[in-house]
Amino acid sequence: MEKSEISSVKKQFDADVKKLAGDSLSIEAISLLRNSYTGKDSQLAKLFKELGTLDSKERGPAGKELNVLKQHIEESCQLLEEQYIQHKAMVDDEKQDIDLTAPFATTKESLERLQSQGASNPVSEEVEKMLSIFRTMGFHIFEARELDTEYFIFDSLNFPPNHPARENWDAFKTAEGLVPTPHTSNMQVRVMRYFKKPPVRAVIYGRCFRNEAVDVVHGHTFHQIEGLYVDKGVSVADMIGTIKAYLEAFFEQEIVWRIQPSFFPFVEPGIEFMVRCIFCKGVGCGSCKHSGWLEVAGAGMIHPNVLREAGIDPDEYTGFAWGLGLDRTILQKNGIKDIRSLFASDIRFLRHDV
Ligand code: FA5
Repeated sequence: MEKSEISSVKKQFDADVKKLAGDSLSIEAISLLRNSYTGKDSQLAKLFKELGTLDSKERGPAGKELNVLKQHIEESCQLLEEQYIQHKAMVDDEKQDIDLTAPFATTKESLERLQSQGASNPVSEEVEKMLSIFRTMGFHIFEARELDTEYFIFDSLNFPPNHPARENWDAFKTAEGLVPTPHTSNMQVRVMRYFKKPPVRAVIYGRCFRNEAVDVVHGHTFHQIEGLYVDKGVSVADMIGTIKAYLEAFFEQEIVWRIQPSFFPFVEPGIEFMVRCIFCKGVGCGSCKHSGWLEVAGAGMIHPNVLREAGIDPDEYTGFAWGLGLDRTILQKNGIKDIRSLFASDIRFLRHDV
């Protein structure tokens, strides 16, 4: 493999990126570009295959260069996506003819209406407490991105293209091909890359959206707290201990919890944390859909492919991740029986009248 072959792929890629900038930029075009440079039939894939035919002296440096090029392509595509989203938001703002600088009405009626607003939503009240528990454990806090690309939501998390597991997330899609994120795991690879190298201790809070059959414990919009801990020698025991310590601190009372095996493509092994329903104490009632238990978090040891995608060597480091459903734990802690009350905008609920 000639060095010039690698630099000519880079040159061609950079030229294609330049061509895309401006009006021809779209999510589909970026996705096509990414596929044509990193997909199975790409020149890059061919060069990676050729690595095996090189002698051992040449293989190391050539492999390094190819990885640098792969990262360059990935980062440039990500940057293009961010540019596109910003550009689109600006254009949409310009199209609106609402005067955002208009002053508040100050009539007597409007002031009365303002004063009669309710209390803050339990989610806003509890989120601060939740984040501060993780802060005292030494985690850095980040906010999740709500509208994202399939790459961060699925591909970067070890979901093969068109794999049926994607359907478990019931994701929506916008006309531009973006996805209102169905889980905060879309931040995993991004945040690990942000730290550059372990230790990574991060907690990410955000809203999630799913095309869900809504019921007492399922909202179409809900919140998750994602957690990541990567370092040398991190174990399953660390994972269980951390989540258990959090749940005990959050509930401020003894809770009965259990774990059971589960499958998520981005962890191995995967588990689910269940909390015994505080309303029926495990007997079964309407609030726990008669199972006696509520699933409050998915978790597991981060899959080596995900660590690799984030530029972390899985032979050197291990880590765990979790995705905790905030709303369900808030229901249980505050004795609220139906998740829909959190988002119904019923002023009587916010005033604690119902
Ligand atoms: C996930 O979303 C994974 N991303 C979690 C994860 C992260 C696993 C990191 C491993 C490592 P799941 O779909 O089970 O998994 O959702 C996680 C939690 O979010 C659930 O336990 C539940 O508490 C909450 N949740 C899921 N769907 C809803 C919904 N429609 N309404 C309210 N809460 C929900």
